[in-house]
Amino acid sequence: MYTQALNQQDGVATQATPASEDAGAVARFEARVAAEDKIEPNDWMPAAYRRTLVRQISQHAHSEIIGMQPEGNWITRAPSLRRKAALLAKVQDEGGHGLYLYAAAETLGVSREELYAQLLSGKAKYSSIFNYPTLTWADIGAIGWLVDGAAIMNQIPLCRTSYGPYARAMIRVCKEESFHQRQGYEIMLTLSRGTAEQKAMAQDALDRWWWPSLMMFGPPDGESQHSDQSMRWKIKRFTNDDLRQQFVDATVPQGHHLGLTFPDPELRFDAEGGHWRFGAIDWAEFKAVLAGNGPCNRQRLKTRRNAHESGAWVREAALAHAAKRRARAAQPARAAE
Ligand code: FAQ
Repeated sequence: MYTQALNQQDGVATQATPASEDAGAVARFEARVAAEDKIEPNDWMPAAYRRTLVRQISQHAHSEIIGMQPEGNWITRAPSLRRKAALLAKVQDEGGHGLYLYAAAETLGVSREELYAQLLSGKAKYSSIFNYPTLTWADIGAIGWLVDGAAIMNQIPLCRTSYGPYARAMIRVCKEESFHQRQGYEIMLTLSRGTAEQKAMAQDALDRWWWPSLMMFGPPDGESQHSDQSMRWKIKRFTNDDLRQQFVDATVPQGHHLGLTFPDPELRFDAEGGHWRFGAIDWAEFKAVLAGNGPCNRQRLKTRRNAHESGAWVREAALAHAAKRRARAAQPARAAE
């Protein structure tokens, strides 16, 4: 039997004894993954598998939390009560997704405080897409349609990811993302069928969000550091480029139905291959955003830090309340002694 002892490395609990990585344990783990068994928190897993999951799940959680900002910015300016209620619910959902994901990451032996600290210090990544500004109401439509659309394309396969808690969290997340995508498309449809000015707003939003949405899927396969190993472990079920292509194939006809034009002169249907072929992505822009130099990186982190600081009293109150409840629950037992 392997030892359950954990040690702390970069804030991530890892199996401590070298013996735990013996060939037999690794082979048993790999056989379970190959057999589509779910790996559960108390199961033995290679330290690198655990680290990869903590990295991916926590970055995903951070993306959900930071992703509340561009849309939250429009709650007070939504054009009707119905739109406001839907947007409020959507932004709340994103917060909920963050919480499921932090909880899933915690099952791997890392604390939520550590993960927050990595986000707030700028050490941890979150999705590049949330470093772009929401300039008009049409951007809320474009985010729902394109950003949630891309998120679903990436996350449906994650419902079959090999780590049980992550896979289960994804099932509910995907159901909610599907509602988000539809509310975004409906905004785009309404604007596209509206006045010339409204249609121009929808077109402008598509022009600004199209390329960053394609970047959400990550670097091209040839440059993706983690894909090969993550595919072998069945953490990822498709490569970045495969998912990007699936997204383009699903989304281009939707854009045409809106009567909008994609900002890509090279976009064309390849009848033989059955795919929409698209032009070159500006990977220099992607790298600049990842390096902290996107249009809103600084603003997003500053807002998050302020929210964390001003929420300190809520965390303190919740802890005090929990301590009181624990003390109250312990009282009858003491009285009986
Ligand atoms: N942005 O080797 P790979 C949402 C990093 S949720 C920033 O290919 P991997 C919901 C990557 O981390 C959106 N960084 O990496 C919503 C790695 O850096 P590292 C988030 C990126 O992990 C909607 C390096 O580049 N979804 O939108 C990005 O195998 C509306 C090399 O890349 C998820 O997180 C990027 N776009 O594949 C919320 C899904 N792409 O860690 C509000 C789960 C890559 O070594 C409103 N995650 N990098 O320092 C995944 O599926 C994967 O992690 C990928 C990247 C596909 C994102």
